Order: sequence, then structure tokens, then C-alpha cells
Amino acid sequence: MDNSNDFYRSRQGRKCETVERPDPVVWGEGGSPLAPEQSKHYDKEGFLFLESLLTPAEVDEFLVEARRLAGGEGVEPEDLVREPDSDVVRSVFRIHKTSSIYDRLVRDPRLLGPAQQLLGGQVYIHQSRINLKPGFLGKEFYWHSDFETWHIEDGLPLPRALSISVLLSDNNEFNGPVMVMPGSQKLYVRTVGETPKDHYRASLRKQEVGVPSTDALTDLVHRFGLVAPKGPSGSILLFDCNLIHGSAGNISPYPRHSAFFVFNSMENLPVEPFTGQAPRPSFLAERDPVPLEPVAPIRSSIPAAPHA
Ligand code: 6CS
Ligand code: FE
Repeated sequence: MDNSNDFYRSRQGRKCETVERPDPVVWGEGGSPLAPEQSKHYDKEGFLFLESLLTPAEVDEFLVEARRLAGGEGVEPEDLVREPDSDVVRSVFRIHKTSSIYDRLVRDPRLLGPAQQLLGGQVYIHQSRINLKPGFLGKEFYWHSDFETWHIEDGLPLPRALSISVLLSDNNEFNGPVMVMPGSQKLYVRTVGETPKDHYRASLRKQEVGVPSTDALTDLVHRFGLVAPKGPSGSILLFDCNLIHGSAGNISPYPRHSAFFVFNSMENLPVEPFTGQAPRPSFLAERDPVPLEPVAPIRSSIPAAPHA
């Protein structure tokens, strides 16, 4: 498929190209619950870490549920993705559809408020999952921009989406926390390599296509540096869909469980995938969006994050 007119084309050319993103990172002016400095930090750095937003009791409840789902209870076999070289469960997808407490969590004003504010209006869930990353067994997630995959394989037109990762375990320097290149969300890397058929079956275990070249990654790190936002369970990490990020394997005994929710703007609904291939299945990429309504009123402020 010839996409030479598509600004966010990728996996087409012969060389990896880094270009400036023409679209905004923050799509809404002002608003609440995030303070202007928090929104400015997100715009500049591409992420925001809000420490201890959920209570320990809430975290316990989400953890019990995560273990139940990872055990296969109430989920379809395709919702479970295994580690690349073992049968250990790596991810459980579609959790906002199979679990009532995760369904409620995506409507919780503490998550939905910032998502609506930053994306400028109504949003829905494009993808949800738990990443287990158990001690000793959880493998890495190689460097990537989520948006590159969601544009090319799912047809999201513009980078008007964000992820919220809810930390269900303490994240420390040992258990493979997410690492980000702050500021990299303002560039876009057109990667090299064709998308194999049903690429997701391999990429969710180990992504090798749609990732920047090592030269491009080296340049990005020299320019932006690396940050691993760490903190206690119950914290949340919001990050732009085009922020380059990854995480190392977990060879520590400490698990790193987290729940991820991808909020996409209702003004950025998916079109035909830019691969020319069939859309990915709906457990990975929603194609029937319903705007989220908050379960309680959205508060006027969120406590300032120590890392913000
Ligand atoms: O496929 C996805 O939607 C997500 N998973 C991987 C391994 N890369 C892109 C995106 O984060
Ligand atoms: Fe990702």
C-alpha cells in the first residue's frame, strides 16, 4: 500500500527517518483536574507521574482481580498473551470488558478527568491490558512508540491518544520499570521493515517490526536522555501515545504488575489500517467506540505529583 502522502507513514522506506510531529501533544486548553504546571510538564516531557493516586486497599483489590484474570478466569483464550520463550502469562487484554472493577476504573474521574483534559474532549478505550512482568520471568518490552503501531496496524489517524499505567506493584530500579525518552513525543520515527501478516501474534510477545533503528534510538537518547518514573503501587503514569519508551526484563524477585489503559479521542476514530491489511482483532484495538462517562463528578484538582 502506497502511503507516501501520509505524514505518519512508516515501515515503507529503506531508511529510518526522524521527523518533527506537526500535531499537538495537549489537545485541550486549560481545564481541570490537572493544574497548568502538570499539563505543561506533560506537553514538554510527554508524561506525568502521579504518586499514590489510589489507596493501598484499592490496589489490593485490583491485584486480586489481576491474578484471577491472569489465571484465565472469565477471559477468552486470545486475551492471554504469553512470554516469548515460555507459557508464563505476559499480558491479559480487554480487562475493561471482562472485569467490572477495571471497567469502573476507566470511568474513575482520577483517570478519566486527566485523559479528557489532555485529549480535549470525549474519549473511549482503544486497548486495555494487565502486564504481569513476574519476578525472574517477565521479559523486556523493546523501545517503541505506541502510536506508530496504532496508526499503521489499527488506523488511528492522529497522535491524539494516551496511555495510563496504573502501578499495582512498587516500581523500582530492579523490576523493569517503564523507561521513557522525555521530549521524544515531539518527533516521529518512520521505521523500516514490512509488517508480517498477523504481526500482533509475535509483536505482543516480542516486538521487532515497527521499532526505531539502533542509530535512531542512540540519537534520541543523546538528545533527550532517559527517565524511569518509579514509585509506590497506586501511582499512575500518564504518557503520550508517541513517547518512545521501553522496559527491561525483570530478573529481580519483585513482580512488576501494572494495568494499562489507552484512551483515544472520539475525534480520532480508527480508519482502515495503514498497512492495507485486515484490522487487528477487537481484543487489541477497539473498532466500536463508546464515549466514557465518569462514575462520579470530575474533581477540580489532582494532587501535585512529586515528579511533576
Ligand atoms: O501492539 C500494541 O498495541 C502495543 N504493543 C506493543 C508491543 N507495541 C506497540 C503497542 O505498545
Ligand atoms: Fe508501549
